[in-house]
Amino acid sequence: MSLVVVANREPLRQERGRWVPAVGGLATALLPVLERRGGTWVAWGEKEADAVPRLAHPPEAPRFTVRRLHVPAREVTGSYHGMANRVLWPLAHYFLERVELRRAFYAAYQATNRRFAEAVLEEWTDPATPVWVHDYHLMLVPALLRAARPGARIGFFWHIPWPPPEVWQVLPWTRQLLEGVLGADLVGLHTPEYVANFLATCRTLPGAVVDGQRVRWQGRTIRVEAHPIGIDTARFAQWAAEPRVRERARRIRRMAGTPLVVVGVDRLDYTKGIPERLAAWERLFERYPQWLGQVTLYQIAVPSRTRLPSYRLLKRLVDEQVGRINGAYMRDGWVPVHYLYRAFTPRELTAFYLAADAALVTPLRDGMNLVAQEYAWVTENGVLILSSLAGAASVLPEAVAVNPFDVDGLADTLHEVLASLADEPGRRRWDARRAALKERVAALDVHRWAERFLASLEGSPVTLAGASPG
Ligand code: GDG
Repeated sequence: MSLVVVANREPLRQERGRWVPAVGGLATALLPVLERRGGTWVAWGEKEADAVPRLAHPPEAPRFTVRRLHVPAREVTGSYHGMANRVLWPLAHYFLERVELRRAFYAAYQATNRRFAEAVLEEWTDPATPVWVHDYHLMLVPALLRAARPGARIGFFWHIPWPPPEVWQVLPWTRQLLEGVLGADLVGLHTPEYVANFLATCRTLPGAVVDGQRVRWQGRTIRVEAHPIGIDTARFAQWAAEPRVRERARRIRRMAGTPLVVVGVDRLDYTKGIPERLAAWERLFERYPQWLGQVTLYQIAVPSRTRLPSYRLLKRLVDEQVGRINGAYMRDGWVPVHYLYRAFTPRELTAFYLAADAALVTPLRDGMNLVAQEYAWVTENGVLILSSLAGAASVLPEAVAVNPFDVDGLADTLHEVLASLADEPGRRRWDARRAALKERVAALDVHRWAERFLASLEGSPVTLAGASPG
């Protein structure tokens, strides 16, 4: 049966005049589902949505449609750059001092959410077709759809952390946002902790009754479930086996010129803990100078949200920090931090994963963190050092857990891990944990994630009296 997907980002991008699948978890997970079932993906058409409001894909034998919404630039500023990225993003990641409460942001967010809901209703010809809405940009959409189609099957997935109700108290619009989400039949989050926080937040909503993992609200029952997202394991395995990717990995190691190589891959975002990680790298050399000239860090920082002043400030901070560390410790051709501020293809990232003896994935908060899974999956002899504040920590218990705020602790852990990699018996000590992590990542695969969520959504009884199940 067909499917309607609703997400801020569109799943196709233009490459030399052709529309090709976008890189990234959601497109990877849901395009095959849409190709199989047929249906529509409704998204903000960032560029030229007026000229190309609708795309049939693939063009030669269309299997599904992309409906590209035009959102006026001023509204994008308020709803996307404002409410989504300056209010909900910092709030959900516990950065309360960064939350910028402005009425105009919320007004624009309401308008954009209404625009999305109207477009969905135009595309959604068969009311029996389930609708799957994604993420913090579109919290009001489920209830808007529910009002128009009381018997419909609606799912909602939240990709970032769901903090406890004390955090939501900061927001003047929590009640409206929560009511928006509760328009869905099934709410998915990455971890049981986020599910518990979501249910606790629902308890603060007058009239809502929480019963186990269900919320009774306005005569309906909403189920709340943990569905941890995964990666496209088949494609990463394929990339990791390609000779040119493996050759590139060898070049990366040669370029470093040190016995050991460590990698970090993140969007340049304040939630990712990059300054703290670099501080720990610096502390490592202060406290354990035996590592000078012995280990190199490749830090990939993908430019992100560069319109926002806080992200530009972060970039300056990181630039300075890298300059200071390299200025202080660089010698005889050795560069302690290779800092790469640009985007890479997934193949290039795979080469870095293959090249690295360890990965530092140390976000201060993260819904899941797919880089952790990608590294654990691709590496053949490496160690994953993972923040216990990432959702990934709850699904990858064999990783080396660290507190990303504790710079000294992180430096000590790095020292211990690097020391263990100095000889063969030490390296082999990690084999069992590495194998266990690979099994975990295989089980989380993103295609299975989509199937599991949809199976649960479609298995859910429609609770409205008189409504027929879809
Ligand atoms: C949000 C949540 C949650 C990296 N560099 C490039 C590039 N990447 C890819 C990685 C990885 C993805 O981007 C990043 O995913 P993360 O999960 O690490 O982080 P967010 O972007 O913050 O994603 C997060 C996720 O949603 C899914 O629910 O896990 O917690 O914050 O796959 O390989 N991709 C391209 N160029 C790069 O330079 N194309």
